[in-house]
Amino acid sequence: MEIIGERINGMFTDIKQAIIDGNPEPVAAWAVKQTQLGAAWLDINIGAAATDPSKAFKFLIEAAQGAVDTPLALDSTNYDLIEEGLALCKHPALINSCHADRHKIERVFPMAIKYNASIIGLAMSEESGIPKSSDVRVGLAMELVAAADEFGLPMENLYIDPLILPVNVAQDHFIEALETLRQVKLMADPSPKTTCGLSNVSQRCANRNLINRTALVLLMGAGLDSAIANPADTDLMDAAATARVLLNKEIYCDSYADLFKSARHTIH
Ligand code: THG
Repeated sequence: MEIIGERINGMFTDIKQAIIDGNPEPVAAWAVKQTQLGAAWLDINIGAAATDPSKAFKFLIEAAQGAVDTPLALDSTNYDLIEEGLALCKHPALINSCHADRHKIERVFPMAIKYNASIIGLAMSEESGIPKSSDVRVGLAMELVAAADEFGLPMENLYIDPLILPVNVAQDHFIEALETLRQVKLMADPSPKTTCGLSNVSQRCANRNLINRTALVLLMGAGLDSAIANPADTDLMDAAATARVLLNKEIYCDSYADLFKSARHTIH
C-alpha cells in the first residue's frame, strides 16, 4: 500500500494560512511528518482560495522539497499549473489527475512521458460526469489503460482512481467503486495500479476515522494499491498493514505494522 499523504492541501486551514502568509514552516512540518510515517508520495493541492494559483503551487512545491526528498503528487485540474510544477520537481512526480476525455489525455500523457511522471487517471469524463455504474467507470478506466499503451506510459506508472464520494450523500456509489477496482484488475493485463481519495468517503460524517479505515480495508480487498490519505491516522495505518498480511501481501512478523510505517524517503 502506497500512501499519498493528503495533508499539504489548501483545504486545511493551516496550509491555507501558510499560503496567505508565505510561511513554509507548516508545509515543511507536514512534509517531514508524513514522510516519517511512511508516505510514498506527498499530494500538493492549493485548495480553492489562492489568489495567485501559480505562485501558491510553486510555494507549496518548494516548501515540501526543501524539507524532504519524497516525490510529489501534483493535484490540480489546471494542466498549465501541473506543467509548471513538473518543471520544478526534483524527483519523478505523480500527475493528479487526468479525466478519461480525449483532449485531456492528449495534453497529459505526453507531458508525463516528457517528465518521466506517473498519472492518476479518473474513471470519469465530461460526458458521463462521475458515473454511478461500475460498468461505465470500468469503460472509462480502460480508455486510460489504452492511452498508456498508445503513448508509451509504463503500466505501473498509471494509477486508476474509481472515485470515492461521501457515503452520507452517495451511499450507493461505494460498492460501484469496489466493483470497478475488481474489474480493472481482471480486465487489464498488465493491470494498472489503483488509488483513490480515501477521506472523501467520510466528509461531513460522524466517526470519520472509523469510516475511513473500514473503507480502506474493503477497497484493499477489491484491489486498491494506494490511497490519498493521512498517514498521521495511526489506526488507519495499522488497519492497512494488517489487511496486507491478511491479503498475503506481507510476510508476517511481529513488527509488520512498524515496518509498513517507517520512512522510505530522506528528510533534510
Ligand atoms: N481523487 C484524486 N485526488 C483527490 C481526491 C480524489 N485529491 C483531493 C481529494 N480527493 C483527496 N484529498 C483530501 C484531502 C482532505 C480531505 C478529503 C480529501 C478532507 N478535508 C477536510 C474536510 O473536507 O472536512 C478539511 C477540513 C479540515 O479537517 O480542516 O476531508 O478523490 N485523484
